[in-house]
Amino acid sequence: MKRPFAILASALALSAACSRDAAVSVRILAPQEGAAVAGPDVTVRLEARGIEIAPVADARTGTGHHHLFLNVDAVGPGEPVPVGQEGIIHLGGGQSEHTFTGLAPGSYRVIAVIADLAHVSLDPLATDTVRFTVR
Ligand SMILES: [Cu+2]
Repeated sequence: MKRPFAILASALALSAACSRDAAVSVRILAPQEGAAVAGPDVTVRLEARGIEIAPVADARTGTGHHHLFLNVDAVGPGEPVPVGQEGIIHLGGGQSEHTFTGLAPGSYRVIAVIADLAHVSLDPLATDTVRFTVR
């Protein structure tokens, strides 16, 4: 009767790992909500709370990295962040800012999402959204 207990134990460990991120949050510091900024280059600055932001290459469990979705819908909780898709940026070096270049005048929406080492978003989701205009 060892097996069912082992399975239960790993299921509990998994759910503990998934729910431990409740206090994790991310905030987009710049641009500010509703801001009109000069283009064509716009720098997005991020602040994470409750989790260490680290390079993916460090491969340290419990760390995460930032992702940006520019005019693209973000992933849901516990979903992998696509790689190589236009408008989706992985800040895999552990950066807390990213400069979008060549933005034409217009309206933009940027969504920040923190994901783990495997590029899977946290559950519950740590996310923030800002809408801004490029003049
Ligand atoms: Cu990633």
